[in-house]
Amino acid sequence: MFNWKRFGMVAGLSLTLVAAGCGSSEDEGAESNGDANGDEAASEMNYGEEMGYEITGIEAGAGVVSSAEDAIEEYENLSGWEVATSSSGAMATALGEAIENEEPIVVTGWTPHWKFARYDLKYLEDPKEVFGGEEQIKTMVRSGLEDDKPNAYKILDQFSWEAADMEEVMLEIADGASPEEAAQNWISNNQDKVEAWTEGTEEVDGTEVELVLVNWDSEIASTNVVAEVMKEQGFDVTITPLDNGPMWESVAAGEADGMVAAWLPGTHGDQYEQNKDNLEDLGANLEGAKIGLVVPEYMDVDSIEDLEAAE
Ligand code: PBE
Repeated sequence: MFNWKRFGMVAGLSLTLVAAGCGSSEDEGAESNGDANGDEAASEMNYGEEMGYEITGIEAGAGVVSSAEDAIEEYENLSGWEVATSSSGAMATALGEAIENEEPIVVTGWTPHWKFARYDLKYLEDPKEVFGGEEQIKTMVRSGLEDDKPNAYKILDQFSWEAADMEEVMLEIADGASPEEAAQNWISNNQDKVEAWTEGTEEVDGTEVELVLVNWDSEIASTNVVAEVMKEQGFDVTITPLDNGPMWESVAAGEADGMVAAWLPGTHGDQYEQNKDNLEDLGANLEGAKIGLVVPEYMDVDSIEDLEAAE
């Protein structure tokens, strides 16, 4: 099995060595902790302590949570830190409250996500590349779906959109719309895209389709849009929320028809390796996704390496 994380680590390490060879030690000192910046350096020192050396995570099974746990292993300056797991909703609430009070917070973040439209945020640089690079979001269906439900298969196969589309739906949901409502609004404003997804398919009369997802904001948006499009074509669509591992396993076991929530090659690399022989990969439905550690702009840190180890 190809280990993407290890690959990222090695690539990251060689980059670090190259970078280290470029500047004299005097230059580095001037860049990171200039004497004129004494106060800022002091406030950096306190961030970890103020946050209880805790990264605010999301669901325990999420790829970004395991990457954050890997980061704690890989970065010496994160020794003594922990990832607090909860849910995507709880993370968003904690982020909003920290920003309200201008307090430091580090969250497990991802793009596309409405939080970047709502708040001034930045990804922390990840010189060891623990969080990987650009990702695709892919569609996976169960074996046999093409024969059993060819029209459903074809819509899932043709579904693809852009980060800006997904963000529009996510933002409307974050502003209080129900996922169905936000999906329907997007659909009525984007008939050209929807027509391309349903092109060459026939309407059906109540054929049941079961889609699975994890309740991540991005996947709530995409899955509901696909579900509403299928409903308009006559399908009886059920959306079942699961944890990440079970989401993959349910499609591989043929219990669910499909999902549009596969983040690859890195975030769900392990789940893909474990299940790929038993499911059908229908390719990317979105390009340019990303995961990492995210902080408010007002925090005086730019890199994971700027955080301080616990005593
Ligand atoms: N996410 C959103 C997921 C994939 C989609 C980045 C939170 C994860 O980390 O597994």
